[in-house]
Formats: sequence, C-alpha cells, structure tokens
Amino acid sequence: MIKGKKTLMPDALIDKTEPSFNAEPVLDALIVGAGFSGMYQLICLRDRLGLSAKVLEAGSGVGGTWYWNRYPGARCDSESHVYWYTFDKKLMQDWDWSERYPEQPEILRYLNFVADRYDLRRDIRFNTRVVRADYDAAANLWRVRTEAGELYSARFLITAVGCLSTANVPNFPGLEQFKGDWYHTGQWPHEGVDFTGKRVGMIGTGSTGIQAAPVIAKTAAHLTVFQRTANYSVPARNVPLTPEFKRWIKENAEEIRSLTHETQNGQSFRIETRKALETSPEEREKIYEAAWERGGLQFRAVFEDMMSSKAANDTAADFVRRKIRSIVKDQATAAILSDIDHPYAGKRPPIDTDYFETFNRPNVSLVDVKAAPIECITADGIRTAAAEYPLDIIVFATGFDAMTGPLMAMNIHGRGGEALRESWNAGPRNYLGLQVSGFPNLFMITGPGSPSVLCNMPVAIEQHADWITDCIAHMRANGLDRIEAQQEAMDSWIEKVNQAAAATLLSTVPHSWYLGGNVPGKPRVFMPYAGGMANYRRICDDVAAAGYPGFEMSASERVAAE
Ligand code: NA7
Repeated sequence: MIKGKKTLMPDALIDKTEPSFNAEPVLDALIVGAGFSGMYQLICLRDRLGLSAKVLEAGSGVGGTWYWNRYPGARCDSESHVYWYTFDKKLMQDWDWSERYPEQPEILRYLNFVADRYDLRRDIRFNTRVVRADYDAAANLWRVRTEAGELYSARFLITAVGCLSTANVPNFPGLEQFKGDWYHTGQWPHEGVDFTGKRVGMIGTGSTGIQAAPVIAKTAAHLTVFQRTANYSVPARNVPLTPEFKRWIKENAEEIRSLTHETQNGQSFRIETRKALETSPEEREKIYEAAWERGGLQFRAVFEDMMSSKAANDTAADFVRRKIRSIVKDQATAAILSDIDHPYAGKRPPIDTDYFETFNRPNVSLVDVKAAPIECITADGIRTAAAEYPLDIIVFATGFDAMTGPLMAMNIHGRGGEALRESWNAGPRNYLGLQVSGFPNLFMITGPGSPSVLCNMPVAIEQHADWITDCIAHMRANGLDRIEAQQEAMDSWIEKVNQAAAATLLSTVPHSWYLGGNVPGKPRVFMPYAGGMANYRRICDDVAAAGYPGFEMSASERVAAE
C-alpha cells in the first residue's frame, strides 16, 4: 500500500511481499490514461470504493483525445449538452457550455475543471508512458513498466487509453528529407502553427481534415487538400448557446441523461421509426432538407432503414452528393468531391463548418490522390503520380491506428507470458469488450467489442467505468481477487459482435477504420459492437445481475487460505 494512504482493500487482498523488481508499493488498481475515461474511473475506484488507485498518463495534463488533438478547427461532433459527465447532478449544474458543439479548448477546460473539483491530479502521474504490462500469476498482480523505467504493481489494470490515440502517419518515402515542417493532427504542437503566408498541403479528408481545412484556409497563402477517398459531410450548424437553451439544459439535465441511456447511440435524439423506402420521394426530400438545415449527426437518424438497407441509404447518399455539387462552383472539383464510393455513414460521418464552401476560395485546391497516388515526399513538397506540389507545411490528417493501436502499444502480456499482440493477431477478441481470456484482472474501457466509437463517448465511458467499479465491489464483497473472461463466453460474444456488424452497412466499407482498413497490414475485423448502446447496457447489466456468468472469479491461493 502507499504509505499513509487510506485503503479499504481487505488485508487478505493485499500483496504484502515486495517483489524484487518493484519500486512502488502495490496498488489496488492502476489506470492507464487520464482522458474522460481514466479520470472517471479514478473517481469511481478511489472515491467511491476507497481503493488505492493511480493513473499513468503519457501527456503533461489531463484530457486524452482533447489534450492531443489541438489542430485548427478541432471540435466535438456530439452536442455539448450530451458531451459531459452525468454521474454528479451538481457537476452538471455547475458547468456551462458556450456553443452547440464544444471546441477543443473548451472541452480541455472542462476536463481540467473536473480534475480540480475532484482533486484528481494527486493520483495521476503525468509524462509517464506505459511500455509494458505483465500479469504475474504467482502474485496475481499486474507488473507495469514505464518508458522511464519505473515499475508499478497493481491488482487490477484498467486501460483508459482512448480509441483514437495512436497516430497513423503513412510511410511515404522521403518524409525525412522534407525541408518544411510537418504535423499529425493528433499530435499538434501546444503553441499552435502559424500558417500565414505558407503553402500548406493537407493529406486526409476524414472528420479531422474536414474540420481543419476551412480554418487553415483562412490564413494560409494556399491550401492543397490531398483526397484519397471522397467523403460525405453534413453541416454542423454550430451556434453559440442562448441563455434560454443553457437554462433548459440545467432544468432538464436528468431527463437528457435518461434519454442518452435509452438511445442506441448515446445521443439525446432517437432514430426515427419511419423508413426511407416507404416514404415518397417528395416527402423524403423535405425530410433530408430539414435535417440538412438543422445540421449535425442527427441527419443519420431521420430514417430507420438508412443504415441497414443499401437502397434506403442510396437516397441519403444521393441527397448529399447533390448538395456537394450545388455548393462547389468548379465542376471538376465538385465531381472529385462527390465521387463517393461507400454508403452514407458507412464510415464515421463527418459534420462540418463550411467544408465544401472552402473549395470555392481562390487559395484552395483539391488533388485526387486516388487517380494519381502520392509517390513520395520530396525536399520541397509532395509528389504524386501526376505532378509535384511545392509546400512549406504538410498536415497529416491521416487518422489513427484505431481502437487496438493504443492497447498494442502497451505491450501487454497475460498468463504464461502470452502477448495480447499474438492473441489478437487475427483481430481483437474479448468478452463484452471488457476482458480477454488469458489476461486476468485486466479491464478495457471502450475498447473493441463494445459500442465505444459508435456511441456518444462519455455515455459509453460512464457505463463501462460504472460496470467495472460494480464488478470490483462485488468481488471485494465476496472475498474474490481474480476475474477472467472465459474462452467460450468470448467466442460467443465475438459472434454477436460480428452478427451486429453484418446487420448494418457499416461492415461493407473496406477502407473504414472501424474495420482496421486504414492501416496497412492490420487484420480486417469490424471492431466496435454495432448492436446499440442501450442493448449493450442491458446485456452488461443482466450479466452483473446474474452473478457474472462468462467470467471466472476466484480468490487467489493466499486469500483462499485465510
Ligand atoms: P480518418 O477518418 O481515418 O481519416 C483519415 C483520412 O486520411 C482519410 O481521408 C484517409 O483516406 C486519409 N489517408 C490515410 N492514409 C492515407 C494515405 N496513405 N494516402 C492518402 N490519404 C490517406 O481519421 P480522422 O482523424 O479524420 O478521424 C478519426 C476520427 O476522429 C473520426 O472518425 C471521429 O470519430 C473523430 P482513406 O479514406 O483511407 O482513403
């Protein structure tokens, strides 16, 4: 135990032997990552259960995704009144968002406000990257090593490393000879980047590139957008929140929270029950037009069959393509932007502020790198199969090794030294997205196999952290200190994850990061659980209520002997 630190962990569960390599006292729980999930998990375990818990965080501050992604235009696509913690009624009353979609600096301020309010920093070790974690079966402890060589031991290891935190910088030949500056959007310099008077090249047109391009174009001398796969986007229609709306949030905070627990996407809007294919073309057009005007992710929710029927989806896809062609004045550019090869929202659907309008600026041009791929980076810019583009700055808006990347980077080894990397070499496998057979006492927050990125993240995060907390409380109450997902439970869960994906159009887009399609060599497996957040919550609750079937719980020998 940490000297002088109160813990409620029963003596029987405490490892009293100091392992030879261990420099730190044994903790009840070690959490990796101090973003939305790690911060809340710390509150749950330390303040609710009274455990000794610490967080290791690679960054120098809290925030996770919102600490790293400081690129111009970075903003949340969920609306602010559902993008926060809801575990504390008073906290919801004490924070005001300023805009419909909170911008990165405001979210980071919010997370710092939460860290201050619950005095979290005293148990977070910053600038500390985990480079290896081993399960020590004899001691029933996780042994964790950091980049600086520090060693930690803990009964439970909880990964709160985010889904989109391992930057994917494509391996273009010649990057090292580029004379200008280059940046990945997910590792943006804290001091910002001055684009004034610069020739900027931006690779990537996912949610990030679509947010960044309009902002970069405002100050750059010229912005060249290198597009491989054309993408849909719907206007966000961001606005400052009125005093009336802010009051409405406070007065209805509990009802909004309940609604986010009932919907399949953790949002405060429901997916309509009407079907696109049973709606007349005129009526459909009106519905899409109204959704386009309202803006935001809700566009996806206007027809029940949009994500399950290709024919229904085609009506939405056709609407957005027509919008792109009506906004973008240069017909050649409009044709490249609207030549989209996948269903609407088959990849994560971006929302934007003036993205397509940006291509009407005289200082912005589009390069189709599907037609003429990028061959290399030269000292002076980017060379494609068709031309060379001289640049001062290159922005990689090229996404992430999503979901599994951050877990693999921790170099996790389970029982008998089995590496997670090996165990998952054909794609991630787990039970309920929470635990992997062979890796006792390891819990994953919003990892593969859970709704995670298909849900409004704070809703998914609170559900996971609460479930893990209740599970650990149950174990403590029953004198148990070891939990491991059973192989059969894992196999049948993965079947459910695959079935859920196959029932939607999400699994039909080979280049989507949901499927690992954006990282060369990554197994093509649909990673998140697409069966809906409300359904998933029910499944997890039922498992807990039934005494955790599918998990094997036990008392390690020392505990059993007492
Ligand atoms: P995404 O959605 O993975 O988008 C990355 C973009 O970068 C996408 O347009 C890719 O094209 C492009 N890309 C990646 N590698 C290359 C290479 N080698 N050449 C050319 N273009 C490339 O990442 P984002 O950061 O935009 O968004 C991630 C999530 O953050 C988002 O979904 C939200 O949940 C928040 P491709 O489509 O693969 O052809």
